[in-house]
Amino acid sequence: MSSDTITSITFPSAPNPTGAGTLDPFVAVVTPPNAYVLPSSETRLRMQECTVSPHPALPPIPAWGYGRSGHMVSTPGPLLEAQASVRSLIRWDNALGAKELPYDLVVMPSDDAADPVQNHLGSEGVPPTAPMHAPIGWLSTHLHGGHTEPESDGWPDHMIEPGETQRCRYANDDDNADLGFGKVGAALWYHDHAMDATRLHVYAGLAGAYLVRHPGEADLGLPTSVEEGEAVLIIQDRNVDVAGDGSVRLLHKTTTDTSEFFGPLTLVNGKLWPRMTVRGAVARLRIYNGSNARYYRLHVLDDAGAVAHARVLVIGTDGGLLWKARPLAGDGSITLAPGERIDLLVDLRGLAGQHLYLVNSAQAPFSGDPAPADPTLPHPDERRPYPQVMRLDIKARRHGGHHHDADNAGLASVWDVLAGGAVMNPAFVRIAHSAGAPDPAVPPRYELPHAHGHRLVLLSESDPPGHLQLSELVADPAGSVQVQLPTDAAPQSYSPIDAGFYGTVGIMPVLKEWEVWRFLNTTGDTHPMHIHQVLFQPLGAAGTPYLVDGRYSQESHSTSQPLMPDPTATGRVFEPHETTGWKDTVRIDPGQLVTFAVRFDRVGRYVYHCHMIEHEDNEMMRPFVVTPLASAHGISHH
Ligand SMILES: [Cu+2]
Repeated sequence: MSSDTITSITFPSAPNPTGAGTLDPFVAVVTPPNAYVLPSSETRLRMQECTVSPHPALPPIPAWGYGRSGHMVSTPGPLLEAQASVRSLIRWDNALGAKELPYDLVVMPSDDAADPVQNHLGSEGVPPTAPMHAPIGWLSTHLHGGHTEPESDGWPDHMIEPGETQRCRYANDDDNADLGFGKVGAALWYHDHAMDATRLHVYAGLAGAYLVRHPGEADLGLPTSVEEGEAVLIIQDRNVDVAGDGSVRLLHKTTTDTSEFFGPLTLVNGKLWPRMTVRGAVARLRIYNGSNARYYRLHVLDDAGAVAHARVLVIGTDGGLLWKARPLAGDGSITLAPGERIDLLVDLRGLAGQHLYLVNSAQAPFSGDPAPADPTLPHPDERRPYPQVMRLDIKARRHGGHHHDADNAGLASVWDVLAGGAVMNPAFVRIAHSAGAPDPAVPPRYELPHAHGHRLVLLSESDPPGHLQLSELVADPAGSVQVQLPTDAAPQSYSPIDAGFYGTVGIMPVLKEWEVWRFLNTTGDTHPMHIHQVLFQPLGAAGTPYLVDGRYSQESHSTSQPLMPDPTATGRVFEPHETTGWKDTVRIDPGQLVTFAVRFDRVGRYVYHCHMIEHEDNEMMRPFVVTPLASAHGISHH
């Protein structure tokens, strides 16, 4: 019935490493995972060896995944659905057969700026490297974005080996509910968080989506099931290697000067550059960046190659629905750092027989540079040899349709209602230093109480680059680090706390007291900072640009000149979903100071870290301890 239209947009194929033809885009078919609604009784999930089949032209590839009792093990794991404020109990069984990765690692000795070796499939004859200091097969599962008690949060050191079990209770409730901060339909995900091995275990496949369902979603008329047109899509980049017998394995390929993994192949729910059939009036795309280190700056294009953003509404992010839907107007693409989630509503009306394409224009490594003029062109120099992510095949409504095909003509009005400015999360408040005058164009503001603690954390890199660090700074007149905060008239002196994951605990927030955390990035890359336990917001409209180049030495923990605001540069303006929604991961661009308002309402030991997982495994992770009373060992409040 639906003959494909002639398309003027084309995307490159990859060579098939098995030698049999090419890996063509939009051949593999992706289906969104069907939900498993968590019961009140304990759910048992085993973590085990499995295979993934990214493309019909490739044999099955060994991986690690999750399986419920009596069900297949898959990667990504099953979509778990919890009801808002109903506790769920999960028993994570480490059922691995061996403490052995299902793939090899290679560290390539050289690179080429025009076509970096990470663009190429395979190990290119370089022998594998043993993973250093990584407890392979020792697992600790974390529910990312969860308002979780500390004993269930997946502390990196609390690892279990094959045959052992980690029992977790997940509250599925709202953090800071005593202040009335409600969330509607949070998009969480579960993944391994083992100390020093997270990058390797997540890369093996240990990740899956977890939605907290709130009745407010269905009340708005939003799709809340596969049948209604909701699709959970986890984007991950991968490389593969082929053995002499034709078998194909994943490959974690880095270089001596780029420790982050950037793979040339983009998988969505384990399928390479897939296509997905959508029907009806709208599609709800709940997109996860599940990659180790790659950012995605997503554009939606039509068959003519033109941006189709007038058809896209941004409706949610990490912590669920935004205050109101926002258009993805003009060339306004949307950027997802590793760990971040976005919820898009796409208007499909009148598109039967046509396609929409998701395309990635983000440079790797990412440092906040703008999109290229044509996002469909490959950019090998930016480690983006294949810009395509996936294709939506829009089909006419079909009566008595297959259960995988959404048929939601009954939801035809939801896009118009939300585009018209309906409030999606009436409990949303914008945290601000001052309440300001009421303004119907912006969410109600919550005035940050005057008494709040301050933290200042430097993101730094050694010279030559390689060792990354979070350095918590404390005011010290004799300190070696000079920083002028935007609110200060002159530079102040600070000393860094004994850093590293096992150094002195430097951040001890008091239960239910507000804190302002400032992250100052002295490195050349963007880092997505993730804080466990609660959701938060960046303060203000933008980051503050700083003079940092050559001024800070990680080796001597000192500044040669003060780190101070740069009056000639501009700060990264936060995207609407970052200021009208709840976040658990926010990216800090190079040379930017970004301020978060956070308030912890559970006592105990947690972590905060960069969510580029190679960085998290390389000291960009620190503990913090929430205490019932101000501790004598903590850093003083001021
Ligand atoms: Cu980082």
